[in-house]
Amino acid sequence: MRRISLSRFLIEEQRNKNVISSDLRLLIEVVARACKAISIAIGKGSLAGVLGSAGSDNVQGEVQKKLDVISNEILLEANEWGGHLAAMASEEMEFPHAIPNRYPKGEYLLLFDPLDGSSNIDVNVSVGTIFSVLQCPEGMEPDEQAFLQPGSRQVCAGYAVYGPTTLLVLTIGDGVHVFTLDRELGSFVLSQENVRIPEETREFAINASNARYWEPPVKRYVDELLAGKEGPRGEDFNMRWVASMVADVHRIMSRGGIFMYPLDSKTVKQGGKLRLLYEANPMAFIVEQAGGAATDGRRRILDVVPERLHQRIPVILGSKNEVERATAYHSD
Ligand code: AHM
Ligand code: MG
Repeated sequence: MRRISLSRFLIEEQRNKNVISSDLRLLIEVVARACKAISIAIGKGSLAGVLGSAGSDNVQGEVQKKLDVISNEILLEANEWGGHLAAMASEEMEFPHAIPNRYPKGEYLLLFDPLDGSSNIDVNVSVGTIFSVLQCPEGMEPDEQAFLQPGSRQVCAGYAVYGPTTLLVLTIGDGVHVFTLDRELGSFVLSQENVRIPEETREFAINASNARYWEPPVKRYVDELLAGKEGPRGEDFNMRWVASMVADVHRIMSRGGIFMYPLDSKTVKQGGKLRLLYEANPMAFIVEQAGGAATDGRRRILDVVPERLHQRIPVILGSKNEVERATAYHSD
């Protein structure tokens, strides 16, 4: 079998299609290396004393796990010195992280959720890393303002899933490609090119314990799914909820489905649960590149102009027909 490493894939994308710059190629390779390091730390678990709480809260007021902090550090350190970045922003840090003066600076902005689904770490369920890349607008300081660009301007997005295997799923605006970590060689190998999400699905993902807080359109949509064969949809639907967005989205990339973390009366004040810049935008970019759709119930996620770095947003994404139906119910 012909094995194509991530490095080779990126070099060929650069050479044949001219869709990435050398700096973007370096950036992706460095992020991939950081994901390998995170995967190793997670894999050691209690043997390395990395499980449990870090004893601190992040800017969102959430308790940080030790691995949240470790993963954030790994990504920061890996990306500081290469000269490809203007700045970084993370779900775990209040303000953007400037590149220290001792290093050269580049044109890209890197944003990440270093460890998504971290409530699952201590129970040994899949977690992941989500990242997004923007260009720093010309002549602009790489401060908070520079990051407030709609998701449609992303030049690259990806996620790693630390599950039974470690996967890296990537888009540079030219389809979505999956790489599997070969643990012996320590290299990511192309395992699926041009992933397509089936347009139709009979599987949905939502935290149903929030049902009593949902808005009427979401209640209607889910009630119809739950009614199954006897209901208006005339079909039975299956439900899954891992509570790690990376794992739920990856299932949808693999066999279709719809993922919803909608607006509800519990999170309405903060605008939703998931973060626009670190979670919704990169996932929306990936899902659209795979032929799916992503909205906040009212608008296409990638069109939303962010107002704040840590802004939250409702998320409905996955198989196109279902996302369109759930979104249409919001405007009825
Ligand atoms: P995190 O980035 O702090 O881990 O939070 C985001 C996670 C998502 O991965 C997941 O979809 C959601 O929170 C689960 O929320 P809930 O526990 O309310 O079901
Ligand atoms: Mg997250």
